[in-house]
Amino acid sequence: MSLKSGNVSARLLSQLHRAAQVAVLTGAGISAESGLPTFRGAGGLWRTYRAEELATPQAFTRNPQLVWEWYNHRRERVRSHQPNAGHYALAQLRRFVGELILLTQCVDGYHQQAGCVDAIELHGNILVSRCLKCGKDGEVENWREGLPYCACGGMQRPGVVWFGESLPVTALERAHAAAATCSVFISIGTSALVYPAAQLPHLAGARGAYVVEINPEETALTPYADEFLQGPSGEILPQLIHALEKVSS
Ligand code: BV8
Ligand code: ZN
Repeated sequence: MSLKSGNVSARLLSQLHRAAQVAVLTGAGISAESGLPTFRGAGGLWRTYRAEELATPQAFTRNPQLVWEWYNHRRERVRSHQPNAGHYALAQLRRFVGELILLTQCVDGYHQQAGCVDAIELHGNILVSRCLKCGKDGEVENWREGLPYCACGGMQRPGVVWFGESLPVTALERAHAAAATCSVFISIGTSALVYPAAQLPHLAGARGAYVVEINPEETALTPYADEFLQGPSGEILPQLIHALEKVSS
């Protein structure tokens, strides 16, 4: 049953106050107020392509130049924008709970920039270039015909997880462990459609964790959440920190 509220409830504050461990899962929506388009929202298209058509190994094999053009376009946006109030508020949350584990589907590195240096990147990082030959994440030695090459001579790909690719084993293990032990699970800015990340709040809720969702719109998760804070995370998260500061003073 989801308790719909536009602001922070006493119930949530008491859940967080007592929480030994809080797990947070973020999606592209937390970076929307930074000016980065989400995947399925209005800005999710690039030229005539949808993300699902380009973020695949098949698309890269078929046309690596086109895929790199898309990633370079997104890298430029990530570099020319910055974390928003929601990222910074989330970095403050750990002051009020036992342990905070931040799991992110975002590939922009904004959580780390905002102070959550231990953010667990489930889908990789868009600023990383990975060599197809030596497997190393490294600098681009040079670009030839629109493609980046490693110092070893191998062509590089973006260091992200594409559709149809498995998530990094350690990251997924840590995510499952967090879902198995947290007392509060907060899902922020995700349409809850991409698996296996979308399964995490359900795993936590099935064990009795208090599941909270922060999103301007209802999602596939909303009916299962114990509390649904409807609104943009850049507004709601600072409100949450403000309310926690008040009860903690
Ligand atoms: C895998 C990196 C094993 C690349 C991304 C069941 C089990 C396992 C797999 C599957 C399964 N069912 C289907 C699959 C396949 C697939 C999948 O889930 N497909 C979906 C589309 C049905 N999963 C996979 O392929 C995964 N691999 O499981 O490996 C395997 C192997 C082979 C075969 C089968 C299984 C890999 C998935 C990772 C893909 N890579 N990104 C890149 O970035 O280029 S996914 C991509 O989607 C991003 O990471 C993104 O973060 C993520 C999730 O999307 P959201 O973050 O939720 O973004 P979205 O736009 O959808 O929603 C934004 C939300 O924000 C909205 O709700 C909106 O209302 C809200 N919002 C807007 N403004 C704000 C806001 N919220 C707060 N504040 C605001 N201001
Ligand atoms: Zn190499």
